[in-house]
Amino acid sequence: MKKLTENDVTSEGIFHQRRKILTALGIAGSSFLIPDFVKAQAILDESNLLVATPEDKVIGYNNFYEFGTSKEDPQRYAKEFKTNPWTLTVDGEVNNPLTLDWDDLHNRFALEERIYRFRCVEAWSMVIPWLGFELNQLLKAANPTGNAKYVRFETLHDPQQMPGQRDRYFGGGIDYPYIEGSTIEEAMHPLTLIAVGLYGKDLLPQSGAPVRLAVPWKYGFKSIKSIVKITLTEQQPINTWQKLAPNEYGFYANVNPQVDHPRWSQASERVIGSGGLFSAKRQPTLMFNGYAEQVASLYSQLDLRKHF
Ligand SMILES: Nc1nc2c(c(=O)[nH]1)N[C@H]1C(S)=C(S)[C@@H](COP(=O)(O)O)O[C@H]1N2
Ligand SMILES: [Mo]
Repeated sequence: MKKLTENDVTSEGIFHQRRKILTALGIAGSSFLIPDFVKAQAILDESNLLVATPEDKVIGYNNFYEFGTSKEDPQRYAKEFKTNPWTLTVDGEVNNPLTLDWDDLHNRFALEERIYRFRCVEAWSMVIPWLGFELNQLLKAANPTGNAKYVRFETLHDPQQMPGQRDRYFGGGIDYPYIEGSTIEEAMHPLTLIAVGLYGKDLLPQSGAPVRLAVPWKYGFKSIKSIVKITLTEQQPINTWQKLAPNEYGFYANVNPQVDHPRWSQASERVIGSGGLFSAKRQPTLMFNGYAEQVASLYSQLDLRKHF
């Protein structure tokens, strides 16, 4: 994965960086000619530059069923959601249980920028410049016991603030709180990020403020929002979507273009916020969402058709 500097955070920044590369390649002036454009796109794809999704799309097209099931609902209905003060506990199979408040989450670990591909199971995708720290830092601070095999994540349960937790229909029929889980190896992987911001700012409520997960090689639903509890366990946790429809959503939920969802193909994705000069409307989905080099070894022993 290519790491970008602070100047490249905005999609505009990346656009200008692309132009610089094109200029360096001697093709910037001719990028309106189709053959050169195709050539330029191929070169840029190979350079693995990620074009960040426009910020208004990242914070305006969301899944956060606690605030409704339409993509526009969270921005609208989470406005008043109180995210400070906040308490995140780390417990279970750890020698050193932790309780972190809002300041700890923002200041205890050095924050860094990570520009990740983000692929929802519903076959749309974005590229998001997160601000956060590796989950392994937090887990190491809690000092897992030898029995810690899995990690279970839990979202806040507060029906007073979350209309989807008051009204079963509005909340998509989910039994709240929202739960997600991973193996300890997945949780310790350096790509697994605890995010507290995006586009250089604190997370907004609709994006899962004040603290959420960002697991770039898995379908978006693994990236649980507004986390209050992280529990290390010996048993594999049962996750929200897995519980709701076990034939459709498995424990792993790795992005895999070769294994279709029972109701639709996963071979390609709709790129949110695309349509400009440099991006197509649909693109093929990559194995492990483009992170195979970093994560495929985690699954070398697994039949990915069975363990989807
Ligand atoms: N607590 C909670 N976390 C959640 C969800 C949710 O409904 N509730 N939706 C998931 C799904 S399906 C996706 S695709 C991502 C969406 O993240 P985004 O809105 O920041 O793009 O959040 C995930 N985390
Ligand atoms: Mo999703």
